[in-house]
Amino acid sequence: MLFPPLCYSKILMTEDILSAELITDGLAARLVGRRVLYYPEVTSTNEIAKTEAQAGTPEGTVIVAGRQTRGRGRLDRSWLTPEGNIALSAVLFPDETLLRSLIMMASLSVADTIETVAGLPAQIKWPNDVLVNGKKVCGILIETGVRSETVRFAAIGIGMNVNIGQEELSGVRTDATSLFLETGGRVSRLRLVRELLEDMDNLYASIVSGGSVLEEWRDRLVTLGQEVRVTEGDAAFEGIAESVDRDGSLMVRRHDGRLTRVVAGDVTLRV
Ligand code: BT5
Repeated sequence: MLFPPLCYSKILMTEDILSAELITDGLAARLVGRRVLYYPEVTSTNEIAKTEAQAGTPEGTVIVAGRQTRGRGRLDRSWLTPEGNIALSAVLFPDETLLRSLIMMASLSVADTIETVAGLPAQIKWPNDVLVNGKKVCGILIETGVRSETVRFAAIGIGMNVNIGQEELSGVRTDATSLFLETGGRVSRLRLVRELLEDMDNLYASIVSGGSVLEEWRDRLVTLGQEVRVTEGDAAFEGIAESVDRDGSLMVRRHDGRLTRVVAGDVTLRV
C-alpha cells in the first residue's frame, strides 16, 4: 500500500514522535543527517556511532535514540537520558585541523536551535555545556577514532533535556533544567532534532571551507570574566577565566598572576 508523502507542517501538529523518516523528510541538510538511524532505546548513541563509523557508515550519519540506558559524559561520568529527552550522535570525518572547532560548532548549533525552536536565550559554559537561565540543559561529548589509515572519525554526542520535569532530574548533581521546565510547555523534539541537524550541517560546511566559528562561540560564553576552579585529576587551581585562544582553550589568570592554558576534555570547571 502506498502512503502519501509526509508533510512536515502536519507532523508539527501531531504528537512528539521521533523516527528516522520524520527526521529526514525534506531536511535541508547536505551532509549531517543524510543518513539517520533511530532507536527507541540504546546503551549510548556515541557507542553506536563509533561502531557504525568503524563499519564504514557514510560521513554525516546520525544516530538518534528515544532513551539511553548507559549515556556517558566526559571522563566516563554518566549522562541521564530518560524518555522525553534528545540523545543523538553525528559521525563526521574531520581533518585533524578541525577537531578543536567541533566543540564550538556543536555547542553553537545547540544554542541556536534552543533559541529558534523554544524561544529561550541560551549560553555556553566552556567547553561543552549549554545553559538556559544559568542551568545546564545540554551536554556534549566528542570522541574520536580511526577507521583506517586514511579515515579519522569523530562521534559528536549531544544530550538535551527537553520534555522532562524536576523529578527526572532529581538524580543529577549539576544545576540542571529542561526546556519544558523553562518554557512551561512541551517542546517538539522532532523540530529540535531537525533544526539542530540543519544548523550543524551549515556550521560544519562553513568550517570545512575555512570559515571560523570562534567569535560567535566566544560571544556566547558565560565563562569569560568569571572566577573559575579548574580540576584536572587530583590537581586543582583557581583564577579568572580571561579569554579563549584560537583553538578554544581557556586562558585562566591564576591568583599569583600566571596565565594558564586549559585544554577542553581534561578538566572540569566550577564557575
Ligand atoms: C557532558 O559531560 O555534559 C556530556 C554529555 C553528553 C551526552 C550525550 S547524549 C548522546 C551521546 N551519547 C552518550 O552516551 N553521551 C552523549 P560532562 O560535562 O562530563 O557532564 C556530566 C555531568 O552532568 C554528570 O556528572 C552529572 O552531574 C550531570 N548530568 C548527568 N545527566 C544530566 C542531564 N540529563 N542534565 C544535566 N546534567 C546531567
